[in-house]
Amino acid sequence: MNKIKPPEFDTQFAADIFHGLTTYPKSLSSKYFYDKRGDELFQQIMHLPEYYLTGKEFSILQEYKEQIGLAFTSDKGFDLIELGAGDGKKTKILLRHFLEEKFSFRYLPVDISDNVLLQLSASLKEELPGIAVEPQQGMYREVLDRLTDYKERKKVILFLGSNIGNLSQEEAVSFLKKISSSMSSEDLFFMGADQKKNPQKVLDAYNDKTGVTAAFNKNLLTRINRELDANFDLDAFLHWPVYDPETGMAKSFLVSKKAQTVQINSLNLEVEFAAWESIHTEISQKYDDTSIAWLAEESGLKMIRSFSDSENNFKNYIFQK
Ligand code: AVJ
Repeated sequence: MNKIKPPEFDTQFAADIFHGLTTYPKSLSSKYFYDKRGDELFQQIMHLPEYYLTGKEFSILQEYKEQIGLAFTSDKGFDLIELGAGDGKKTKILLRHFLEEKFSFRYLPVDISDNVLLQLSASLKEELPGIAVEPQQGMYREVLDRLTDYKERKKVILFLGSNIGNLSQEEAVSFLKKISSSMSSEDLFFMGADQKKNPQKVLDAYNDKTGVTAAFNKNLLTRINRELDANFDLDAFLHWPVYDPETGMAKSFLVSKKAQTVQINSLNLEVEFAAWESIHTEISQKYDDTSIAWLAEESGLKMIRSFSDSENNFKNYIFQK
């Protein structure tokens, strides 16, 4: 019998890229979009006219900040824990309002990147001095574990931007179960979710005219070229988003325009592509009240309120345990 020693990898990134490109159909995880260049491109995406999500959520927070504040605040004060804080542009609407209302609260932004947390803390110190900021570096799950035993004050967990959309149904349930298990009965979970809508509008959001989203998708190949010494030719791949109005699933692919072989030297790997073979790179799930209710049910959460923009393009939900 010939046993092949399974390859060993230096990093999770290397292992995931290897597995994603040696299985059929090929896939890569969207969590690897966000290197330095990827962060910049996503910032640009949030300003694109086609990418309605950011503006819609911004307008919901702006319009309903009073009601949101009344739901969040409590006699003993509260801790606002934000998963994936980013530049905090949307959160600052709430923070500014809470400060003006003289609510007693602390802000605990959670991010994997120390750099993001440093920048956010610095900008808050300048724009909203007086807010108690306690950055938490780490993976969501680790930080949630760390905060579970903390029961002195009400916890409000924020998860904005429809980041839930990047998870498969199964992953979303497991993630929400984790959130639920870290909550006590008075705690709240506040989540943004992009909604089902005219399919053309969804498709346009992931296929902007200026090609920023295409560059964002292809940046994953640039990252593999740089970090794993590979030779992907970006022009030999098409950015291809699709949207299924029944499941609400938007998916993005990179499609090989021709038969080609790509060398990934650090992985000791040659990847063969047939002409028009795809790499699945992202899910951006769109929800509606029915699918949100199902998700809540599966994960042991109750949806107690929702806020939406005038066209129901985006919704923010409040859940309790
Ligand atoms: C950051 C996950 C909300 O799926 O809409 C934007 C990322 N991908 N354009 C999304 C993204 C392509 C975005 N999320």
